[in-house]
Amino acid sequence: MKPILTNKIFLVGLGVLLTGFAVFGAYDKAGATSATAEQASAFTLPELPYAKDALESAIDAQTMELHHGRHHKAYVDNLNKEVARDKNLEGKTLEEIVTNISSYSTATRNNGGGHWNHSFFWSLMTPEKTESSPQLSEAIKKSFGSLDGFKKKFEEAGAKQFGSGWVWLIVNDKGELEITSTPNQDNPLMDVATVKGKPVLGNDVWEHAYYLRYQNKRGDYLKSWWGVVNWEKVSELYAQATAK
Ligand code: MN3
Repeated sequence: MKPILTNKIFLVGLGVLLTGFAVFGAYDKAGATSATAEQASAFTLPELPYAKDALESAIDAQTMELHHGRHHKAYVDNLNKEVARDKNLEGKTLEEIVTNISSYSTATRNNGGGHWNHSFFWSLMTPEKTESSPQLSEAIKKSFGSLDGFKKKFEEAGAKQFGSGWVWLIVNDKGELEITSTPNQDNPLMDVATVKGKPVLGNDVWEHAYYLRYQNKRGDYLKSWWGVVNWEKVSELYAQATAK
């Protein structure tokens, strides 16, 4: 059986390779350089790191399906359209685009922000029980008195964000933890942000993130969400953001 399976994999691999050549060939015939062709498909929708129903305690499977498969996908597709249109985006990483966002179009701001924010968001959640590092716990205590005190302030900031946007925990330029919120798909990495810093946690407070289960009760969504936060990931981001 083994050789047959290997053959199959080889043939599938060859198929993918040939399709790849065919696609790049088509771009070349259309007059675009292969660098442009590569760049145009540079941004891709990341896979969810868990099953769509894995976070059911806080987020239902249908919301996950629509949020990831439709909303996030649309940000990626629309960002790629801007990359194909705007020469200044050529060869730029998502981080380079986002941190220098005032140089680009509104469509790039909305969709580049949307792609960065959602990729970050999926990585912050898990169905597993996780704990924060002693360093992060200590920093939360220092800035907010206690973990509960932090959660309360974060929920308040999320509830207060008028209309669509995000609530964040960042490491600011003093190296301290701070809660902030941004409208639309902006984030604290952007040069246009009022409060700038390195995000270590962020929650999406657009209605599409919670409306199917929670309807208008954004506060209930913000509270339930703590049950799926990946504190190990947040701790890792905190360590990176505070590394000398
Ligand atoms: Mn969203």
